[in-house]
Amino acid sequence: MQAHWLVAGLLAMTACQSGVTGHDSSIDLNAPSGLKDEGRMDWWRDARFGLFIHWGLYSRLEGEYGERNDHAEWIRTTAQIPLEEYSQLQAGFDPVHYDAEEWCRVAKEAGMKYVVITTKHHDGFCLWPSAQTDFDVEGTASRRDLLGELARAARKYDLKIGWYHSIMDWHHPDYLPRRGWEVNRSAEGADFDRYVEYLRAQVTELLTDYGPIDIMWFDGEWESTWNSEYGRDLYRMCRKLNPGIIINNRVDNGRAGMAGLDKGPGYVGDFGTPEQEVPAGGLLGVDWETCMTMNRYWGWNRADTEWKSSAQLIHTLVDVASKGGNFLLNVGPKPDGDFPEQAAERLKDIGDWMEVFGASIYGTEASPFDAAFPWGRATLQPNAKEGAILYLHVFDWPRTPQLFVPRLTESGLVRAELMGADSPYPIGWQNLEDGMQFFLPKLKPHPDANVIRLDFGGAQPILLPDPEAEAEVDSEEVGVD
Ligand code: FHN
Repeated sequence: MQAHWLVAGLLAMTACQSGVTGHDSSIDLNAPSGLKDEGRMDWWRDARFGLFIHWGLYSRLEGEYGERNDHAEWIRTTAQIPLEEYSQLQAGFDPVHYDAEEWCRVAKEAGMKYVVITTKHHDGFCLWPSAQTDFDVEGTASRRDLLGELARAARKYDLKIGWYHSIMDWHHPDYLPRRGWEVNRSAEGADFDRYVEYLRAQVTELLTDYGPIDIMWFDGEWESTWNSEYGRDLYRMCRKLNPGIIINNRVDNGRAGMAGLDKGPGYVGDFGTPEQEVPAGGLLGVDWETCMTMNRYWGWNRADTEWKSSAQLIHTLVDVASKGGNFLLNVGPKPDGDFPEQAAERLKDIGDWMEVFGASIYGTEASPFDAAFPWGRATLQPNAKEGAILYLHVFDWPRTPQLFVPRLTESGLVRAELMGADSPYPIGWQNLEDGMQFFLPKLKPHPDANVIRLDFGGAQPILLPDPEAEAEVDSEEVGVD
């Protein structure tokens, strides 16, 4: 347990030095406003929960090509579709059901505070009218500025707006490397620096033409042609264009794989990006966001039946918040612009839960306990107007009416209540030698996850020493002799 926190502490130190929180003093931002980070990340840290959207030409193929139906947003590569053939998808892209306000209403009612959409995925197709290329919405049946509609709708629903943008580009002639199977697509004359100028010109459009953008979510930074110098320059450019913007760590190439945090100091980016996974424990002083699909794929695949349950998604949201992170939950819309029914159902379920229990997620910090409980998690609101509030999230309702919380003491505790749709339900407690016991009703208010709200008045919760940590220290001391 202690070792786990030690690692987390080292990681956190690295991450802070590395600029994962964007504080790297070696970066001369010379942003016009001279804006430092104080306050820039506050809304994002409070938000905790956002919507990820993966949508583009690939959605038209619905995951199918030839005999296989296990493709998605990578289909141009996983099915080895020649560029000329893939580009034929552009003209027929006509999302007749696309309603950005409906998307934002659904996200808002799910309890989400921001939305991040793929402006350009690896296939290179642009969901906005770009002056830099013809491989954009201008060449589609509807010619709609899909991003412009979403930006307006997001602001109407008081959602922050983020642009996902892929550095890797399988369409642009100057992007290198080519895909290994593209043996007939010569790289002759390709100039990666010229591609970087194209990339910067498009990011400039995205940060200039749609009002203040809140997040840049870069991706596809892992190939050998992208380097930290490009990354730093791109970070600076985004901050100059939009001083308050928050930029993920995939702008640089410091990310340590799907674990998502920086592999060492000296990389830029304001938050780490674990993907399809949640860090083992809280990461002190590090801003991070787990991005995750509801099913198997990011982009729409009509054969994909591997949907996580609403309960699983609620538990993941709580787990992420209990470790001080944000949760970016993905929807892969259909080619006509409809959300998959299964996704809409889950967002509704999560929203119903957040309507009652959202205070235990928004604006909270990581659990003060070193690890998860067998029955659930905890989050802490240290600065509630009435003092510190500790939230206990109970996934597994106890068969007996007692719930044991190790190491917690009743010091400062003024009220304990079960959150619920009706008025809060006061509950009793007993202080024990090694923790506290709370007395719960037999019936649980919510089928998937319930929350005990502990009000510590003006105080912070006091925990007993961690016996496992003490045992480890003792054993190390014994080992020293
Ligand atoms: O290759 C992409 C993938 O298609 C998807 O966009 C995810 C979401 O973060 N990012 C990359 C894989 O790490």
